[in-house]
Amino acid sequence: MRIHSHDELKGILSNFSLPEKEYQFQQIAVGYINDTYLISIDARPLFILQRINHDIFKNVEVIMMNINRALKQLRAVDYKQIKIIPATSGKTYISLPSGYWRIMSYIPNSITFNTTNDTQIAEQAGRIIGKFHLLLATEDSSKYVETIPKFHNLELRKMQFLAALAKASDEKKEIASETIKLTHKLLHQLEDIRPSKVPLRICHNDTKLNNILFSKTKMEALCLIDLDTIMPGYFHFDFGDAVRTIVNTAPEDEKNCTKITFDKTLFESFVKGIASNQPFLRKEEIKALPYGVVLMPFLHGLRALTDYLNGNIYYKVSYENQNLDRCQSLFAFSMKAQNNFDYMKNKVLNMLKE
Ligand code: GN1
Ligand code: MG
Repeated sequence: MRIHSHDELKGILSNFSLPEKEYQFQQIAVGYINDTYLISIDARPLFILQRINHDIFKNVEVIMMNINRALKQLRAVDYKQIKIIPATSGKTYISLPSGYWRIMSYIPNSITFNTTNDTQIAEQAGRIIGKFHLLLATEDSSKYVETIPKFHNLELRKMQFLAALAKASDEKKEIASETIKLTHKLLHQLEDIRPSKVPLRICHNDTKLNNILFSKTKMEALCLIDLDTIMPGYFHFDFGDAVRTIVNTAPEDEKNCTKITFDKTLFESFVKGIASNQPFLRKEEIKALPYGVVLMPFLHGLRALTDYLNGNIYYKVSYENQNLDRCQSLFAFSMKAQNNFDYMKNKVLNMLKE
């Protein structure tokens, strides 16, 4: 990631409708895609400044339209609202030679977790994801643009993997040979359990645990962040992405695959949290949830492997084989989810109401 200087960031800020003050900037290095800075005054965090990765998010205008549309609905007593700070031009972002920039409000006293062992955190994560969906349940999905087409589409990700494999160096293919074999096997298995007839709804599409803000002072989830992928999708995408980061107590790029867990207590707490909302799911959607838990870690693993084979051109990596490590740990979780398929099916059918 490129580090921007204080003066550069100050210059960027002057394009937004903010009072002129002595702001401090602190880089937030979490995330594989955008560049993010925390803006503070006297060590009090007030805003989030982000440079949007234009290689990945091609059409910033429609991304911001999707986010703006959703944010209008995403407010409730138990759901904190994020605000977009407009540019002096009135737009929701600015375009400079250094890239596309936007500013959002910072939710005070908030914290995120990469992993958890705490059932209350798992339950709150379920509650807030359910609430997000409930608040957006009546949205007309045709009003939203699919900003990254086929983002969670297995066919597309398979084709991209095969294309990367065809071009990869012998050395990389040798290092990843076991994982490549496993990929073919898992692809087959997933094609056999694909659900049908699931309705589209507006999804977050990146509901990993560290995209949920929690209160620092109360055991409470506040809202979802990282809203760039808000677009039509299936509820089992959001369910599976959350489960892979909540029910597995090891980090996403854990090198030791024996540390990958499928913790049933955390799973049940998460589902209980979803069920604490007014029912919003259809029967077909509930039935598709175990598939989502197998699919999402596999898809992310496949994308990481593809990027490894391509020479790490998509995700920011901190070491050469990080994408391969991520792939292996994500595949390990996907297989654990497969072993728990019937268990999950029983639980969700019992715990979630239509
Ligand atoms: C990317 O940058 P970050 O961490 O928000 C990716 C997600 C993955 C995630 C981690 C647009 O998101 O799909 O879940 O890495 N976002 C995009 O695997 O590709
Ligand atoms: Mg993201």
